[in-house]
Amino acid sequence: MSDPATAARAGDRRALARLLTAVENRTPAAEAALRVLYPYAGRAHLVGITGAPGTGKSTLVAALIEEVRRGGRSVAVVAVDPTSPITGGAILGDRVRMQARATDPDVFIRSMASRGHAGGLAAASVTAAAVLDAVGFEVVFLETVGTGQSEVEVAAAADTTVVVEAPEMGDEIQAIKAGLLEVADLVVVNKGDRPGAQRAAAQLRAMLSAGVAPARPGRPAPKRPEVLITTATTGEGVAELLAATERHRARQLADGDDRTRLARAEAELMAALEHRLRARLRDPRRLAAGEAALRAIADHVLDPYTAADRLLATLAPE
Ligand SMILES: Nc1nc2c(ncn2[C@@H]2O[C@H](COP(=O)(O)OP(=O)(O)OP(=O)(O)O)[C@@H](O)[C@H]2O)c(=O)[nH]1
Ligand SMILES: [Mg+2]
Repeated sequence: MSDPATAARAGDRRALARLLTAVENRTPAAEAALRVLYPYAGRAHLVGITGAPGTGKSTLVAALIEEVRRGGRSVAVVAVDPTSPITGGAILGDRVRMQARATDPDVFIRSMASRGHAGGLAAASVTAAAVLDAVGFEVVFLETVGTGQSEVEVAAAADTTVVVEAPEMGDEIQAIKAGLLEVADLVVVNKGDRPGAQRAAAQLRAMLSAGVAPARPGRPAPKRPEVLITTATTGEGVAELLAATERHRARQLADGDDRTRLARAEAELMAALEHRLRARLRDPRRLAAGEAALRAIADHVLDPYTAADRLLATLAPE
């Protein structure tokens, strides 16, 4: 029997699913597989889809899957917390099954819990996306509900970040409240069949042309995302949205813009460092020193930075 990484690369979907579980749980087997897989990753287009609950993200991703497949490319999805209890939206996998993609070997959907990721949800999702990239998926969507800092980070870690808005959610544009527009490369007003969609899009365009965030010296120019309208339930505007994500990606590559790739690498590296550091501090030989440090900090005998320096000094290379 071949190793999980090789089996997954050869198209074994059950091996892939098991591997993603191992990645989520950060098992030693996952580390071994990542060593094999990492050099094969870096080719896929990672597209983040985020927005307030119920704006139609899952329906939109299902429609985007259809569109990507029409163009002949393979596609995978990492859906974080796929359905919020607030809106009771359908699970993405069910939507795709309805569209008869269940047996399509070039479509793969993975859901991921949003809680319990040491080192951060963004890093865990990015690593899952890297695995899907390495086994050959050409487009990888990362769907998260944009209500928490770590959920937003997942979408922002993608090459292209799409923020989904919907009309009729009160007069207020939800994405502004959540501070989502700052991470948007593209803004979509979904539910284009509903009244108010055109007006919401016009409002967003006016706002964005004024600039979401003021330009600051020494900082990258603020994003000026394009605003599109879609109706995910009928597919209207979805081809245009996919084309816009591809244009964004092409521009990024042409400009040699490495910021998102490096930011992604940083999240992964910091997560790995944290993981290693925790493991070493949990070493039985260091437990006593760690507990003594905690006690000293709690009793205000020692400040946390001095305690950290002392602990780090005990971590000689192994
Ligand atoms: N009229 C209309 N309804 C839509 C459209 N897109 C999605 N919906 C409906 O909106 C509801 C929520 O859709 P979901 O795709 O589950 O939304 P979501 O953003 O993934 O929701 P959460 O994952 O719960 O945050 C469902 O009842 C959809 O059928 C659309 O373009 N037009
Ligand atoms: Mg959803």
